[in-house]
Amino acid sequence: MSHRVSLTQYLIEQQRGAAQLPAQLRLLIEVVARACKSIAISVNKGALGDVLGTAGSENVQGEVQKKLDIIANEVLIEANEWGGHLAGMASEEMDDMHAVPNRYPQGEYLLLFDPLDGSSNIDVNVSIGTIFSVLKHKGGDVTNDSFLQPGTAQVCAGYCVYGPQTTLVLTVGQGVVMFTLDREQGSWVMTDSDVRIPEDTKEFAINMSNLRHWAPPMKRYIDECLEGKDGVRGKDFNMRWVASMVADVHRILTRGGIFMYPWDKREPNKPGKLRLMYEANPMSFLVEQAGGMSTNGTQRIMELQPTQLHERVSVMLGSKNEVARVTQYHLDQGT
Ligand code: P6P
Repeated sequence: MSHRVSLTQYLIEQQRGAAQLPAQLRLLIEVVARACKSIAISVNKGALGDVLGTAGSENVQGEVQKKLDIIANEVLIEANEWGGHLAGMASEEMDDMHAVPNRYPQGEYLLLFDPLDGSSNIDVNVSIGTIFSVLKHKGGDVTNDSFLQPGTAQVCAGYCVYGPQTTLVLTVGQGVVMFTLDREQGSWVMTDSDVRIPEDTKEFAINMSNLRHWAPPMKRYIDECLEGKDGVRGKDFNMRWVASMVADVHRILTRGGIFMYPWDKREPNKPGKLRLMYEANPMSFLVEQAGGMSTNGTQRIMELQPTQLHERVSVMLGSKNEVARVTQYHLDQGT
């Protein structure tokens, strides 16, 4: 059987190679990967374990927390507290940042995560995932403000999708790689060494039920896709919407496409539904590293300067030429 590259081998090669991956960052990635294996075990229990349904609480977003949201959050906190690689953590499920307890050494990095993205899919057995982003701590006391760095400051980003396969997708700024969990060995095995997003696509992902609430440029782009080969696009489009960002982005990294969650007039003061720090920024880093593009309709998402830990953003990401088109429509309309 041909030699399969493990996550450990990949990280050791990144330490030696161009990335000069620091030891603390290598440890961080290995700890997060191990935590994702533990989360996968809980997710895969389903109705056989006491993991389905709601936890009877709400998160800072005012969303009802699922039991698995809490479980995944606790797994990531407990796995990362003691290693000496982190200064602090921030999570969709926690109002404020979580500092490393004084009994443990403080490290150089800040870890942000959505511990279980796509929670509405848990009870119906549809793919969900963990999204994570890594920043360098700039020193001093760790506060929420320590995390307010633009996406371009990320040193690592990734996700783990809990689907038919359990797959870890990662970038340290040297392209995008995918590892599939070999459950017999309990190890992450590289299954794609150079993920590339095709520049063009015939597949878009958006929640069409919100169509009447969109701004004109968004409606124009989708109307043209729906007109198909008889319209200005001259080709027919297909549509997918999993309602799990990790699953939709994984499809786009695997075969191309464009994912959009735009501003809409239901809550005009909110720029969008998705969160900048632990959903849009890590996914944008991955998409750009794979040759794609990611904007909020008018600006590169990774250049946005955050002002709040849980701020939201409008997201359009994926195949470069499609994202460029829908972004240009927004720029033309000044929205
Ligand atoms: P809607 C999941 O709750 C999530 O944050 C993303 O993973 C997903 O893309 C989006 O919301 C789905 O939103 O409004 O279609 O349910």
